[in-house]
Amino acid sequence: MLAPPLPPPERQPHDAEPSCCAGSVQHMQGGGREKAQPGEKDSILTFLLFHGGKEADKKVFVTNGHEENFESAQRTCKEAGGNIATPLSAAENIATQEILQTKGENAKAFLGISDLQVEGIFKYVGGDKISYTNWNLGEPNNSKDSEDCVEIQDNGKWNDIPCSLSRLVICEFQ
Ligand code: FUC
Ligand code: CA
Repeated sequence: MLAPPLPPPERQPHDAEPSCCAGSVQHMQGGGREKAQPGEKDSILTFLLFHGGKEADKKVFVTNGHEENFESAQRTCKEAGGNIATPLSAAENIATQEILQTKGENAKAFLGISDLQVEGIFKYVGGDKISYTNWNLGEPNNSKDSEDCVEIQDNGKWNDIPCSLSRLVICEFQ
């Protein structure tokens, strides 16, 4: 027999929020953030631009500054209400590259593209075959038969790499 679900943990006194944030805490109850109201969305995107986000084609690209493997980076972006960076045009690729360049030479980030399903067929995490590409010369090469994910390098070019490597997390919001 299945065990009944555990009751939510009691709130401890030290968990209490400062009085400034009581309203937003209410908003967060139930374990998830509610969808932004129409007016809120614009101000969230403006806020992301203020914090170093780069805009292209109505998307804002932004990093949390952490390096994570592909699966974790995807989850991180989803949990923040966005998606892992997936450039669909040269403009979006440049915006992603500009984020990388703020992290110095040799910074690299995962894109929302893999050939995990069928070797050699790169698809967006949503499942469609990729359209825009910016592969480095000689890539994708599936080196050592173990490269199913895609990194973007600080020159904007793409290379397939193992999904288990850690790369900067860049998410897109729209
Ligand atoms: C090239 C790339 C590989 C790897 C290796 C060090 O062969 O295609 O992905 O980065 O260099
Ligand atoms: Ca490669």
